[in-house]
Amino acid sequence: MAKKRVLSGIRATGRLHLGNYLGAVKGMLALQDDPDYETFYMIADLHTTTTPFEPAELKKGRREVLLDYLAAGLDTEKSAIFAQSDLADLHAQLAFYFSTVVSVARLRHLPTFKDKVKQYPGQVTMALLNYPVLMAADILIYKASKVPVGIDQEPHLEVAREIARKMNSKYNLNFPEPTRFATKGEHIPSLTGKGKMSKSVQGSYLNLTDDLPAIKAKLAKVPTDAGVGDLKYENVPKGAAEKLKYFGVYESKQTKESRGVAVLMLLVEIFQGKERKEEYDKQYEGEGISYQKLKGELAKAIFEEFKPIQKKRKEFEEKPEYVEKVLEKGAKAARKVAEITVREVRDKMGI
Ligand code: AQP
Repeated sequence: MAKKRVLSGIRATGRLHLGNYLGAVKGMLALQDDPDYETFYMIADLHTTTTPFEPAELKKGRREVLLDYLAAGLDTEKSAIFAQSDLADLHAQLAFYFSTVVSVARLRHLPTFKDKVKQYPGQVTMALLNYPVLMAADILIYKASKVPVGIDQEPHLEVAREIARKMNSKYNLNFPEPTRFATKGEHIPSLTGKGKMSKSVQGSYLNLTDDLPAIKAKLAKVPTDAGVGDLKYENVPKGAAEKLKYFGVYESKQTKESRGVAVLMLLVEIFQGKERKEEYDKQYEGEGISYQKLKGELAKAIFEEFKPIQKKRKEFEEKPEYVEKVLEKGAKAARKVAEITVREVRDKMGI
């Protein structure tokens, strides 16, 4: 049986944070190791240009993401690892064909677009509006059916499915309707207690390259409540759509303090296990939690997971020639598949 294909990517905006790692990279690793899947993992450097960027930083960002990918365990023997810009001729071309079946209104109403408009009011470009169409092209050019990304990308996947349906019915094509591969860390809130953990929000994130003192210092700043109460931080709804609404797109009515406690508890569950979290739940309802102690233990647990990644990163940093070659090899493999799809679409569209 033919393997199912997987596509994922991260923008070239710098070193990865814990949200990128838990929401995207963990899923990328799981599918890379599953023999039923063929995996394509890109550095989404074209997507980086949809929000304000510095050309010199873009190159650096591309390298940082690649090093983090390799350090976290993405493997050139198992996955095609490439830069989106090395296939710009194909990805951007397909995005243009796709843009003929998507209305402007559909894109303008996406919560992710509205969010970015708020963040960069003076920079609302066509590229930003077109982000989900390019993302649909990134996925469908490989006929990928699984996409390991965080929950914030769910509205974009919905657009990709709509595009697949429209292209299939209009031009008799056979695109799959891609679905998200969700991980436990599909939504990691900001350490500030407001919004999601995000590269562009200072103080919101932990980097994969943070050492123990840095992790401790960042966790120390997470706002917390008195340590006793009625488990207000629980109550996260189950379905993707409800969750997005709850996060509103990333906000709820909870206080900054209870959201701070929620992120700590989520991280405790991910890095120290369900039992440890349940012990804290009991303390919260009973004698109270010492957040100082909790944060210290949590920082150590997180660092234990980061340590081998950081060691591998150093090794790759010392092999710049090898690292350069990774993208060449990945682009070659990706191009083979992408060319076939673009040729097929052009043919069916009469171009
Ligand atoms: N907080 C998060 N929780 C879980 N997953 C997350 N992702 C991002 N933030 C979280 C997932 O990481 C992947 C990369 O996202 P991206 O390409 O949008 O990268 P980015 O824009 O550089 O990352 P940020 O932090 O989201 O940046 P800004 O600040 O620019 O908005 C995706 O799979 C995403 O779901």
